[in-house]
Amino acid sequence: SGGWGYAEHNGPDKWFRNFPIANGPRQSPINIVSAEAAYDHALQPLALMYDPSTSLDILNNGHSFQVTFADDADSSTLTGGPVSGTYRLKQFHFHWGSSDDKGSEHTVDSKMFPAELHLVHWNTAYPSFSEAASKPDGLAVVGIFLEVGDENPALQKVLDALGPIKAKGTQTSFADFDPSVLLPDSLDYWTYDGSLTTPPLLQSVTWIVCKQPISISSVQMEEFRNLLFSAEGEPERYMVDNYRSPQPLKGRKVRASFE
Ligand code: BO1
Ligand code: ZN
Repeated sequence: SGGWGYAEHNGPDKWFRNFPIANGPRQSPINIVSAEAAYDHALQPLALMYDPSTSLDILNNGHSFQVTFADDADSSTLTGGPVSGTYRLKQFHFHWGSSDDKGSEHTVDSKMFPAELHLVHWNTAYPSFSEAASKPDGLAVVGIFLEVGDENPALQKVLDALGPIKAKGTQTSFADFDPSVLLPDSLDYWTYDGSLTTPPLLQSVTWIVCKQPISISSVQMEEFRNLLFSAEGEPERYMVDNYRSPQPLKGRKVRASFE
């Protein structure tokens, strides 16, 4: 069937056909050149306040898997950092590779990580996620790199939930999960104005990319790679390499919260 994906015939290099904004002025991800990122002393510390009771379910959407949060109140929020006002957590998801030498969307000095976590928030100045998603200051996504090393016990609850959602379109309940267990010790970050990294590629995201990766073991990485892009009854296609490569900076500035 049609629609965008990560295969040769419908992958990132083809997205512009249906989503011409793919070649727009503030596309994501980017390669972060650390020496070019200016420290901005005016950047506030990032405040992520997450309420585990807002965690709802975990879903294979055929592009990644995501954990969805109740966003009908200011219960799980992002404030501070580069943004003004309050942003509510809507979902988190990951991007990853078919092998450990690739998989992240952002890169740092051209280094790729094996996976990247995205915590997606929307600006409560707008009435809903979908309205916010088309506004220049509508979304704030926190990106966190994963690097292969020690087993990460905080990730295990997520990985243990993947069994029942192997196929596209499947979901299961995922209650009482605190996403703050996934955060690195330091919330030092780089920030820039960008976009969704998948169609519709809307240019509405303030990106906040943490400098410090979190760890994942190689055994845990393999559990991501057991998911499927395909639905039940279709030929099995393993969900790997669900990342977009870095896009042109086009004059944008990356700022650092740290010296
Ligand atoms: S990302 O964080 O830039 N990779 C990213 C990319 C696409 C979306 C979110 C984050 N897409 C949107 C969909 C909406 C959906 C929403 C929340 O995610 O366009 O239809 O409601 O899950
Ligand atoms: Zn993402």
